Amino acid sequence: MLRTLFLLVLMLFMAVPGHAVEPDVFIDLKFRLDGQGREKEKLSTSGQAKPSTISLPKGFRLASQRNEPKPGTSWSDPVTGMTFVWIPSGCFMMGDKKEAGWETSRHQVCLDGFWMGKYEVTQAEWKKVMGNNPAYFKGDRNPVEQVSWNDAKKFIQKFNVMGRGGFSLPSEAQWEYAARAGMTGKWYWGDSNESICIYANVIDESSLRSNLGVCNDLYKFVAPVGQFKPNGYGLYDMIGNVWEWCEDTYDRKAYSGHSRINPLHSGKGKQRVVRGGSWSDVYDNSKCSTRYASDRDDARNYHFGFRLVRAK
Ligand SMILES: [Ca+2]
Ligand SMILES: [Ca+2]
Repeated sequence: MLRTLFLLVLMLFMAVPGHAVEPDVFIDLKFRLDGQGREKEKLSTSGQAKPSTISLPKGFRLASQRNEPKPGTSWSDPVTGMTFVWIPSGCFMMGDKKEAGWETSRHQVCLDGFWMGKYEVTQAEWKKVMGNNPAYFKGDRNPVEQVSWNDAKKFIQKFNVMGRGGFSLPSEAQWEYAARAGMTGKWYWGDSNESICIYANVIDESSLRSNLGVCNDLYKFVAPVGQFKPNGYGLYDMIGNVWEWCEDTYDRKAYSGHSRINPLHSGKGKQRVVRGGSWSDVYDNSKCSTRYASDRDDARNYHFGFRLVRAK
């Protein structure tokens, strides 16, 4: 009876249009130990998640079993003012079993907690570290673009010397886990493409190719960071604005070789993973599970930027 009442309240809570789900709600609902070291994945989305029972990898502990900052805790780097949000340890189902090739197979991944950039790295932050501004769409609060994977690594190298150190690009597993914030559908707000203009800067009715948009998000090109609603962890622009470089080498079959804890694919190729889509992508190419490969790690264009992570 109590369980039914609880689920009813949860469904009413999730039905409020445009309501951003608080991080604590995700953490409380996503997993419940059943007393035998196994967990039952709980529903935290509007009817799109399916109950499943998953087991924790040996030795892995959830955020609730560790002494971690509370989800959503933030701090700002003193050198650049860049803000980071705590993403708690946990497990999730990575990928999308419905897509052919790039995003399959859907598999369980468990990650240690980490700090993640609340926003894409801005041009003001880039300038403070590198002393130049390569971006095509100029604006201090706009995300930096026209930066290759190699450029991003040079930024990180210099930033690590200037400040607290320990910064890196996210693995694509970290990126997807943080982007989903406990959601299991296409996007961190659910499966409705009509909500995308509230949460993300993608191709819309104001874009040059207006016939591809389903609503108007007011930005034909990049937007200053933080103009759209954040996900459940308080991260902005995980979908849209600029694609975000990840540490992994791109391999179409990378998931088949993933370890269950903190996977990172580092092959020989020059292709690198970018995630999340950009201002020039249609909504269906900008899902939480969408993977894309740059041609080379030195490729620059005005669709690609990045954000940082930092270990505990
Ligand atoms: Ca747009
Ligand atoms: Ca983005």
